[in-house]
Formats: sequence, C-alpha cells, structure tokens
Amino acid sequence: MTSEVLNTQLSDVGTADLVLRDPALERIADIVLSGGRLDLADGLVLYRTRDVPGVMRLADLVRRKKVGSKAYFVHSLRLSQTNVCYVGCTFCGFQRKLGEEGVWDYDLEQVWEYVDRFWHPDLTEIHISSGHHPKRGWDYYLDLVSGLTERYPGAQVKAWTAAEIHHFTKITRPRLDYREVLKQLKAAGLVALPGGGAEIFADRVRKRIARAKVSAEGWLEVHRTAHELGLPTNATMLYGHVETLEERLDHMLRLRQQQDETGGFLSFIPLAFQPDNNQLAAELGTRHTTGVDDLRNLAVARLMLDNFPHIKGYWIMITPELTQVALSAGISDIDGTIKDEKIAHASGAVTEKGMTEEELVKLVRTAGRLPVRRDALYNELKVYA
Ligand code: V47
Repeated sequence: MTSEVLNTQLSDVGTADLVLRDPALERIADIVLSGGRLDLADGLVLYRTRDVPGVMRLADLVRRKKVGSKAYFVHSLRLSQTNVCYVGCTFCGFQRKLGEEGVWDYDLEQVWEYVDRFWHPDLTEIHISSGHHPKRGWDYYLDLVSGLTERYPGAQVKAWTAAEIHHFTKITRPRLDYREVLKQLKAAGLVALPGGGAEIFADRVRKRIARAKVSAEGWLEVHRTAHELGLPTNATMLYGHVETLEERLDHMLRLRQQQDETGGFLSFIPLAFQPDNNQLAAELGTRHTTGVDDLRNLAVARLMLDNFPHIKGYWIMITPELTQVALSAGISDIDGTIKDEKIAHASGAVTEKGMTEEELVKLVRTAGRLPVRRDALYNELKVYA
C-alpha cells in the first residue's frame, strides 16, 4: 500500500508512521482503512506475521481514529465478597471450597467495613467478581447491591460476571431467568456488568478449563439480555493456555457478531493466563504469556473488534510497563486504581494489587497519551490536560 492511498483514506488521523514490512499486512491495512471487516483468515495473518510492530501501528491508527490521544482510567475498587466456589475451573487459583483453609465469606457488615477501608472521595466504581457460593441466598446479593448504592452514592456498582448471573438463576426460588435476575439487580442499583467468565467460547477448551461453568451460549445470552435491559457490559478472553489462535479469533468474532446486534459492550479485555497455584498451571508447567503475545493480542483485538469502543490493557495481568507500550498498540483504557485485586494474585500475578490515581496519570502521560478519568460507563469525569 502506498502512503498516498493511506493518506487519502485516513486524512483525519494521518498515516505517516504506518510502516508495514510484511506485504500480507498491506492487504489487511487496505481493508481496515477503507472501513472493511476482517475475517478469521485475516486474523490469522495478524497473529502469524513477524511484523508485530506493523500490526501494532495499524491498531494504533484505529485507536487514534476512535479516541484521539485520550487514554481512560477509572477510580475503582475490586470487591470479591467471597472466594467460595463450587465450579472448579482449572485455571483458577482463587476458588476455595466451604470450610477449606484460606476461605473468606463476608456478610453484609463485613462488606461495608471492607469498602470503608478503601473508600476515597473519587471512588467511582465498585467492581464485584467472586465465586459461586453454594449456600448464600438471592436476597443477600440484592441487599449487597442496594446497600452499596445507598452507602456510597458516588460509586457505581458494576457487578458479577455472566457466570455468577447464571448461578443466581439456580439459587432463586421459584427459579428466575436471566432477565428477571438482571431486572432485580438493576432495580437494586446495578449499573453495568464486568466481562469475566467468558474464558474461551470454543467447546474444546471450555470442556478442559471450565467444564462446570456457564456455557458460551449462556454467557452470550446473559450479556444480550443485559444489553436489552439497558445495562452495558464488558467482555473478556482468557488467553495463553491451551487455546489455538483460531479459537481466540472465534471468540472475538462471536463477540463482534453480538455487538452488531445489541451494541451494549463497552470494552474488551484480554486476560493473560496467570500460571501459578492452579491446576492448569500444574498441567502445563508455569508459563507466562510473552510480552510480544500480549501486545499482539491487544492489537489484533482492536483490529478484529471494530465495533467495540474500547480495548482495555489490564495492567494487573500484563504489568504497568507493558500497558504503557500497549498504549501504542491499540488500547484506549487501562482499567483503574483497583486497590485490592485478588483473583489474578491468587494465581501468581507479580504486580501490585492497586495503583494510585497519580501513578495512573503518570503512566498514561509518560506514554504520550492524555489521561482521562472516567466512570464505569465511560462518562468523562476529568481530563488531565
Ligand atoms: O472471570 C481467573 C479470570 C476473571 C485467572 O470487566 C484468570 O472491566 C488469568 O473479569 N489467569 C476476573 N485470568 C477478572 C475480570 C475482569 C478483569 C478486568 C476488567 C474487567 C472488566 C473484568 O479473571 C475471571 C476469569 O476469567 N481469571 N483466573 C488466571 N489464572
């Protein structure tokens, strides 16, 4: 592709720095820059080319077209009210069975005490993700959302993965469906759903790593229903274990298809497998994703998921330093302060459990981007000009 053609098609962002060394990428750049769609075969080219910087540059161009120089973060708190879980996903080092050593299981008073401990005037999002508890009743979850909403009015409650929503349908008597569970949570104050529990949609992988969890179809149905009810959601993909590149792309294409239909996804977050203290790590040997795979994967996501507003680099799992580089590989969001991450750290994450707002602003600034503090729904709260 000549720079002349590129300049005509993307005059708004400029393409002077789009140097592509692999001719196969030029055909893909043509499609992307003319507003076309990439298919699975194109995705494989992106995953297999040695010109990783070229893939990153192309993704960066798309990122720039969507958000300019802005990079978003949120002042958030992770809350995992329990680690009790009966599902037994093999990649998970966080889960404990009832009565096992290392279990925690907060009642409501303990939840308030926990949030009080981390509360800050700028706290805008409480992101809850936990385990499938075999004993807790439905009212507890409704009281948890309404209690948080009343006690911390400045903080939006973004809670429970589709897998947990699926679990809630099983504990309600009479049994409620996804729609009714979500309606009641929304009425209690819920504003959005996090994207966890998606893992990899392909059956072959799901059977091996998340056999007893909500199916791929169930996960997508929960999110479709949430979108229909006006609850935006995120989507994740757990990569770097036994999945193939085709299976990663299949995962993204299923999300893209659903986003075409509902438009309710805000952000896509690739989750790099944390390979310690879990059964899958024992089977595979401790094997971290490489920085190149992390960056390439984020760039591929930006290019394949053309209808997603944001691709998030999750600094907890890929490190703050690599997240800075990823700000030039297609990402527009770096999550947030988090404060007390537990799930990734239970499987050996080497990062801190949280960062301050000042550290996040510095991270973004020194990567050459404009820091923007947002809320859970991507409303802009402060631009750090
Ligand atoms: O659902 C568990 C994953 C998820 C491991 O929506 C693991 O904004 C890697 O959902 N290695 C929880 N991943 C985290 C999550 C999330 C994170 C950041 C942002 C958002 C968002 C959501 O973590 C779980 C599971 O898919 N997970 N164990 C592991 N060993």
